[in-house]
Amino acid sequence: MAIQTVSSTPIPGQRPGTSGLRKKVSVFRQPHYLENFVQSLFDTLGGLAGKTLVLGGDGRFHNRSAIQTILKMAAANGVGRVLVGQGGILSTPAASCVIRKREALGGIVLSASHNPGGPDGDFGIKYNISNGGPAPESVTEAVYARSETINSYRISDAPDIDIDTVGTLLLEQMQVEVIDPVADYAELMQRLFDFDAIRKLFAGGFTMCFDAMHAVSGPYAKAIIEGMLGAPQGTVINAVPLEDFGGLHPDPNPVNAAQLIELMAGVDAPDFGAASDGDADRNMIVGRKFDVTPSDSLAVLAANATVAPGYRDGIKGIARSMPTSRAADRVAEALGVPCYETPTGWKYFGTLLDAGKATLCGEESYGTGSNHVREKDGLWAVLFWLNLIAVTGKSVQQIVASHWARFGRNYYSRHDYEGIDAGAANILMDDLRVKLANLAGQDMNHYTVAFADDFSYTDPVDGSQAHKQGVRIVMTDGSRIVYRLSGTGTEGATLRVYLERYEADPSMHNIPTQQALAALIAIADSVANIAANTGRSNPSVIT
Ligand code: VG1
Ligand code: CO
Repeated sequence: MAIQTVSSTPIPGQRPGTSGLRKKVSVFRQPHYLENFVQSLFDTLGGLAGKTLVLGGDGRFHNRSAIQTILKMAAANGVGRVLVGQGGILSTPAASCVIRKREALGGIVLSASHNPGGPDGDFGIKYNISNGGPAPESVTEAVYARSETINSYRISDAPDIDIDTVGTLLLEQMQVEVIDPVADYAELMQRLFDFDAIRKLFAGGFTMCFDAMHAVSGPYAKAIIEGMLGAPQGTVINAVPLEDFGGLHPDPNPVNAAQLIELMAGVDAPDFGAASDGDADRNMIVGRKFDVTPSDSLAVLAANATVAPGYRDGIKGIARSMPTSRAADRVAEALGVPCYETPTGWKYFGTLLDAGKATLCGEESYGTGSNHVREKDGLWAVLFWLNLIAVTGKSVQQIVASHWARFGRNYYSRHDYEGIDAGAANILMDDLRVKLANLAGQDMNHYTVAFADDFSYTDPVDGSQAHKQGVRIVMTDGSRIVYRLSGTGTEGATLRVYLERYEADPSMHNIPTQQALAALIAIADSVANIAANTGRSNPSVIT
């Protein structure tokens, strides 16, 4: 066994997006592609001797081979120890949990999250820092800069090692500890939630369906929901992680999790439904014939946080991404705690969580989490809901309806125009930015624009700044339209249009969402000339 130095040349385009570097599998399989990025990361981190890294992924196609490559590179770069999930498996929240618990320097998570997998699908890599959270932009930009000048990488020529048996091995001088991917995470969940109350709920005949979408939440949900909480076998469906997610799109929204939505709308629907995405950090909560919007879910959990033992002392603050609805702001106000508004992407919550300014965080994109780790956490949200249902004895719909009755309802929807021409998408955004200055005061379709801007953020903890984080048009009654381009896609561009309107009157809380937002939808289309600019008269996905 020897350490090789392999010459290489920079490969353009290795700049991480909203959550890591995501590209087609075919791109990642190009010679030197993964190696260049990993060496750029190691060069940026420096001082790896004696340090521990965590490594795992969502089990998608190319996961196992990428893990072997990264292990051999870590050994060649002098890393002291790598904790790798058995079979190469670690969900994003579990990786965050392990980094924190084992006090690692950081971790490498292989996932393209909610993007499709398989040989023709997507692959991704992200680095998490020692707090367990996604690397901030200062780190990812440094890695990107390094990738533009790299001329060689270091790798051991050792044969592949066994990552399927729990135990410790040596690779060159480096220890490889293959760990149970579920154990540390399950132990943490048990401390946060009232497992006895949830066990009683299931013992009393409460029924549930958890759709793991053939992605990485399967083993976690099986172990915790069926194993520790006693739900019947079969409660978790599509529980075996598959390299291509069974050909499905592991994005838990009502469009992609159609099997679950159909079940929850049927006559024999279980009491509670939930789904999670490729890397298990997203969650969708569904009641009988009733979907909970992620923004409402955050607000409901915040309003009821003290039902869970881990949050019994109350929450210090809430943080939400800018496009996420303001339902959580109303809860924060009622609780007398601050609500922070950050750019899209979990990396912006890390400093607030570390500083103890926020306890719960959420994004409209089916992401909710807390200070228990530094990533959003799908199963955590599901367990929180189970805890809430167990304590209140109410159905999902009753819980949400009483929340609206108390706080009012923030009607909310996101319209995605996927796979549009990237040039056209940039023109649309540039045109919008030009228009911003003249929008304030204009009357549109019964609304008056209060202000319009391109969202900029200054982190209240470390002062770092982020610009161009979404164009927003805010009406005098607080209704909003937000436009931004996705930073996770791998084909063309995706335009996201976020729409929100507040309704205080309880007699108006049961209007179909798209109808309630119809006037704003029309304004959104005409201000940005969406149809003309994108050639699409309708969004491809509405959530
Ligand atoms: C999307 C979501 C964002 C989320 C990100 C990563 O980003 O909108 O809220 O944090 O995905 O989630 P974008 O740039 O495509 O809008 V995951 O579960 O894909 O890591
Ligand atoms: Co995800």
